[in-house]
Amino acid sequence: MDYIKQRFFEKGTVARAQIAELLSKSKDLIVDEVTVGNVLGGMRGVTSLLTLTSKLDPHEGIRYRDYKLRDLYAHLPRKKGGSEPLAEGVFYLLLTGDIPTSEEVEYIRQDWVQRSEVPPHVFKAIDALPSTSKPMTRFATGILAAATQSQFQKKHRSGLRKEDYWDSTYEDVMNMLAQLPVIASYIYRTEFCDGNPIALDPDLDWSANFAHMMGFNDEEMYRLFRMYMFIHADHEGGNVSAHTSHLVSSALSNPFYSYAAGMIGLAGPLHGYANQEVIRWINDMYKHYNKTIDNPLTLEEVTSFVNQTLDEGKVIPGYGHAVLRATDPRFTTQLEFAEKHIDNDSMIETVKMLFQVVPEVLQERGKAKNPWPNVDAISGSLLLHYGIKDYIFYTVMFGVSRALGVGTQNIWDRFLGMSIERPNSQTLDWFMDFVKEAK
Ligand code: HAX
Repeated sequence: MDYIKQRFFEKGTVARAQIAELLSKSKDLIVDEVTVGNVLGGMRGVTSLLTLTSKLDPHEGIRYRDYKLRDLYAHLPRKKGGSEPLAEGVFYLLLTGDIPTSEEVEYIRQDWVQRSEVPPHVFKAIDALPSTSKPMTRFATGILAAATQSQFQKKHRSGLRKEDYWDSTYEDVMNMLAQLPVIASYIYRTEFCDGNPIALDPDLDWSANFAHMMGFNDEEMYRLFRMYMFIHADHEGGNVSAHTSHLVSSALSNPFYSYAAGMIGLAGPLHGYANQEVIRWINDMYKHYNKTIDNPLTLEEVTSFVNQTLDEGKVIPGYGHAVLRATDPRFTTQLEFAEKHIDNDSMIETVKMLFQVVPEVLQERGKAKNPWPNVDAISGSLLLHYGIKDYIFYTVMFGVSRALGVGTQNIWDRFLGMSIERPNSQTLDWFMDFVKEAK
C-alpha cells in the first residue's frame, strides 16, 4: 500500500471503530427534529449528514478539518518563497486531518503528475458536443467520459467485499483529481483560445499546472490559482454539489459518475454559477448607465441598480448564503489578495462599492437572512483582472477545486460503509392531514 493510502487507512480504521460504536450504542439517540418548515424549506439546518473533511460555522465560515482558512496560510506547505498553500497539502489535510510535511506534499504532487494522462476518448466526447454547449456541460461530459477507467466499477462487478470498497475508490478519486485540470484546461483552450492544448509540466504543482495548461505561465498567475484552488476546495457536505455527489455515490456509482452529477448541481445560478452571474450583472450595470472602465460607476448608480434588481424580483448574485450569517471569509481572503496585489481595477472597485451598498440594502428590505457577500461576489473580478475574460468558464475552475473536498469525502464514505441515501417523502394530502390532526 502506498504511503498516503497507508496514512488514510490508519485514520480510517479508528473512524470505522467509532462508527461501529455509535451504531451499536447510540443508534436511537435523537440528533435533530424536522418541522414542516424544514421539509418545505430545503431541509435547511437539519443535521442529517456525516462529513469529515470540513465544517461550516455560520459566523466563522469554513474550517478544513480543525483549521480556519486564515490559519492554514501559516500551517500548510507552500512553494519556496510562495505565499499561498498548495492544493496537494489541502488534499492531505482533508483526507487525514493532519497538516502534511513538505515531503508528503511532494509525494502527492508526483503521484498526481503520474496519474494525469486523460484517455483520448474524453476529449472526443467533449468535442462531439455542439458549439452551443456551455463549459459546465463540457466539463461534466468530460468527467463522465473519464469513468471508463473506474477501477471501483470494474472491481465491484467482479465481486468486492464492502470493507474493500474504499481502496479502488481512492484510486479513482486520485486519478480524477490528477486529470481534472487537464480536462478543464482542454475545454478552455478549445473554447476560448487557439484550440491547441498545452501539455502538463511535470515540475509544477497541481494549481500552477492548471494555470500553465490554460496558457498562463508566470508566478503571479500561479499564485492566483493556488489561492483560488485553496479557498474553493470544500464547504461541508450539505451544499448542492457535495450533497449530490454524496447521494449519487451512495448508490455505489463510481466516483466519476458521482462527481459529474455534483458538477451539474454546481452549474445552478444559486450555487457555483453565481460566480459568472456576478460579472454578467456588473456588466449589465455598466451598460445600463452607459459607463466604461475609464468612466466608473458612482455609489448612487450602484445603489439604484441594486434596488432595481430587487424590485424586478431577482436576487443579487454573490450575496446571501444558506448557512453563513457573516461575510464569507473566502470573500475576505480574496479581497485581501486584491488589496495586496492589484492596483486600480475598476471591476474590483465596483465589487468593493457593492460591498458597501448591498448589505445595507438587503438588511433594509429584511428578506435575505444573510445580507453579506459570499465567495462568488469577488472571485470573478480577480480572474478577470488576471486576463481570464471568458467568465462563463469560471464555474469550471470552481469545479476543479471542489473535487479536493468532495472526492476526499467520497473515499471516506466508502471506507465507513455509508448506506444508500433514501429519505422518506410524503404527499401533500399527508401533510394537510398531518397538520389537521396536530391541531
Ligand atoms: N438577493 C435577493 N434576495 C435574496 C438574496 C439575495 N442575494 N439572498 C436571499 N434572498 C431572498 C431569497 O430569495 C428568499 O426569498 P423568497 O422568500 O422570496 O424565496 C429570502 O431572501 C430568504 O432566503 P434566505 O433564507 O436568506 O436564503 P436561502 O437559504 O433560501 O438561499 C442563497 C441562499 C445563496 C440561494 C441566496 O442567498 C441567493 O439566492 N443568493 C444569490 C445567489 C448566490 O450568490 N449564490 C451563491 C451562494 C454561495 C454558493 O453556493 N456558491 O457556490
